[in-house]
Amino acid sequence: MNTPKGLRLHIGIFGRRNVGKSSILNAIVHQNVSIVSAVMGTTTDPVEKAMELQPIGPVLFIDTAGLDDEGSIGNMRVERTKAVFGRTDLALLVTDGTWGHYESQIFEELRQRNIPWIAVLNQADRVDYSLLQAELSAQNIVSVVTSAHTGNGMDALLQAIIRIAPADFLESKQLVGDLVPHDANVLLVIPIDKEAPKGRLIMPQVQTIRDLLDNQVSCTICRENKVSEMLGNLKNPPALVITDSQAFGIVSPQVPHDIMLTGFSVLFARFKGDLNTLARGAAVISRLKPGDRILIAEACTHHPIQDDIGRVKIPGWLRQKVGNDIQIDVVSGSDFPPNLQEYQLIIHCGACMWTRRQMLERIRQAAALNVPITNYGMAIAEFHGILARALEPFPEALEAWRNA
Ligand SMILES: Nc1nc2c(ncn2[C@@H]2O[C@H](COP(=O)(O)OP(=O)(O)OP(=O)(O)O)[C@@H](O)[C@H]2O)c(=O)[nH]1
Ligand code: SF4
Ligand SMILES: [Mg+2]
Repeated sequence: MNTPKGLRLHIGIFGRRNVGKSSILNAIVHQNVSIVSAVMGTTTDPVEKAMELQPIGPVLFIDTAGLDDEGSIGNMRVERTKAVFGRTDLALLVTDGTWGHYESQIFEELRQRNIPWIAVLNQADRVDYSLLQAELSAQNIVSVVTSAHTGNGMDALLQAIIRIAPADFLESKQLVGDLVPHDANVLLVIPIDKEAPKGRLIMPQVQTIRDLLDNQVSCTICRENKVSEMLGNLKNPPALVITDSQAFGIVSPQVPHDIMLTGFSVLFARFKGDLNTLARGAAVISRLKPGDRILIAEACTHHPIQDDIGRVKIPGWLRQKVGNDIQIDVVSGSDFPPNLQEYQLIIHCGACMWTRRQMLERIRQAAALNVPITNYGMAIAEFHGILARALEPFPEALEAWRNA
């Protein structure tokens, strides 16, 4: 909860009085933060609720007074609500079935400000929305049918929020630059083995180097068998060592405990996804038992790098740990299988070719069915017993892993 307010995605909840704006907020956050009543005009001033909306991260919901309020006090409330448009990154326009002048007014306001929004067709337990939904869809308006009373549609609403959240918000996570001071040196450990693409570095390595340079941080690079030698040669110890996850086992004993060590895959789990969730998923590996089903999921149909991590190495480590009775399915491509709930764990590729939004959507799908999810690199670190060390630079994730 220490995220500055300015870095939170601000989600404004707008609509007429009594449509269920406050009820929607309460249903999303599973708390009674805003007063609900059958009396029109219950919410008088904007009500804010900051929370972690996994897997998006820090958000701030702002419940507002109805825009159809009347009278001199009502007009003052409407003005306060209108002021909320100015700090809204994403809007929910809630209706109870009526769609007319006020909705068009809000729509126009949002359009002028270029604010992405979702029509929330609430009270679906008593309203038939088939007609309105078709009309909105014909106008390319994203709508979600909900009932704050029964909870129906709340998951679809969260999914829609992730889908339309402004890309710059979802993409703005730091890769590594925020972990070390500007004048620091970072040691990168890059194995060159039969899997390394000839003549080049892979995308996570290149992006890490670029991010360090952007942040005025120097870096030194060596192979996994040269770490001790390199550390001995450096005048000042590096602030951080980042290794390829497959070399964790060789690198970890060479790096003294007073130097932070992590993996490219851990950095990318944070950058591309939600590190805490993926850390909790990795913790499940130690509890797997014979008969459990594991889904290994790759984002690309052809995994250009290290084809055998998902198909050979991870299955091998799983069998070593749990025995031959573990069931492993491997899928690749842009769709998750529909039967996710049959798996005890999903081990996902690092999603290097994907946007953060795409990976967050997968994490959300898994979370909606209570299926733990982790990624290749975090799983590899867990298999080698060194994930705790690789998570030390991220105390929250370490805590999530420990308490999972
Ligand atoms: N049947 C049904 N009633 C709902 C639903 N959501 C809210 N209500 C009821 O609608 C009434 C108004 O709900 P609120 O959440 O206070 O509505 P609001 O839009 O915040 O209202 P104001 O603050 O007055 O603008 C209450 O009696 C709620 O119990 C729903 O999904 N189904
Ligand atoms: S997105 Fe996934 S499957 Fe595709 S190259 Fe990256 S790690 Fe491999
Ligand atoms: Mg209200």
